[in-house]
Amino acid sequence: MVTVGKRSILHVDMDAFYAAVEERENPALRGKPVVVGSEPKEGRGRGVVATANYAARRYGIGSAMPISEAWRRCPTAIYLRPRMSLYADVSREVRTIFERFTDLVEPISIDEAFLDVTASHRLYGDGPAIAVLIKDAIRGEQELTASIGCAASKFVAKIASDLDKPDGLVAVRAGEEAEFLAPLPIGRLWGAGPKALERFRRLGCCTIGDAARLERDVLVRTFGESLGDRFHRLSRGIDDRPVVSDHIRKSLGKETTFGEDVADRKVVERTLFDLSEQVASSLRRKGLAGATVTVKLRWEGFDTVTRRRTLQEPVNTVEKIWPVARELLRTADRPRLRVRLVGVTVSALDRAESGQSDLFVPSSDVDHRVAEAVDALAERFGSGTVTRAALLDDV
Ligand code: TTP
Ligand code: CA
Repeated sequence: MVTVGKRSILHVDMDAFYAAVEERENPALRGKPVVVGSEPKEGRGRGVVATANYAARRYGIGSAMPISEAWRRCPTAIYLRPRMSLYADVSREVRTIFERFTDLVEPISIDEAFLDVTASHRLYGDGPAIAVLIKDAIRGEQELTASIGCAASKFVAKIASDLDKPDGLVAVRAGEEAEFLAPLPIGRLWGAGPKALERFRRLGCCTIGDAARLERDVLVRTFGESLGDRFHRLSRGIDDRPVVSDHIRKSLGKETTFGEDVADRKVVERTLFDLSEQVASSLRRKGLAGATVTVKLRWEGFDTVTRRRTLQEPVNTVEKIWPVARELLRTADRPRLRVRLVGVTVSALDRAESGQSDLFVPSSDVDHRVAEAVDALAERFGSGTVTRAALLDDV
């Protein structure tokens, strides 16, 4: 018999990551406001801030702010261009620290990862004790600080890591999740975008606790089965998702269920394009690529079909995924029926480049540098800004 015990999950998030690495590299920067991003050109620069250290944040400077605005707020700050390969190296080093404590490491960006340390308790102590050891190792070996959330689920651990930044450690005991989440703003629920927030507002919900008090039925009626159920569970601190190390991750996909069934194939194709782009970007963030592309299509009445094709080479760019996805969609489609759901998955995953020990940092070749720039723009303007025009011309 398998006994399912409480899991012990850490979410580790490096503090002011790019800026902190720059401060470490040049101690003369310590204590001064540091902004990493594009060139400010005396306030006429057109790019954005990647990140700011905590001294610069006191001037209200933060990620994704136009660099000209940052300059206006603090012209005396030190402005630096990002050095991605340096941050990628540090990211790899930090990851090796995680791997001393568990095999179950799921990186979610260059400076964040989930760790399942349930099986490590006998060797190293409980979750908070392991969190202290990890923080000490990061400080001692990398001269950097991390904030760690510790809980029985990913969702609660992720929220906890953010509550006492920088250099924080927040542990939430099993059974106390709902109480911990209750006072937090509803916007912290995963999946609550602007539209959902407006609906929550109309339901009279400002905090996660307000949502937790609603009947599941009310949430499902308001948000649909899948999102309503998710909000119901998350608001009570219920989140069973496993920590998936990319050593065993087999596929990565995204799908969309339309609010109303859609007859217009242009809309379906544009949605599939957006999903392809999200999958591509997510694969790149994890340093992964896959050779099999699968499209899933559900029509009115719930008839569902999947079509897949395996390519010669693993792919992780929208330029490569989208044409295959579109062709699979067109061959699978029954044009007289309206479409309820469309999705795309890339599987048969492997590291994006052989010999690359890091799994989540885009490599430095030109294609990937372009992809990285696209990712940065997508972060600011929404996905699709750059490639849409070139790839969607016939849709
Ligand atoms: P974050 O973890 O969001 O931010 P941070 O580490 O700088 O600060 P915090 O202490 O609040 O966690 O992002 C990690 C790195 O990713 C960040 O150092 C720079 C980069 N980044 C961008 O380039 N653009 C962005 O819009 C964001 C949010 C981050
Ligand atoms: Ca961070």
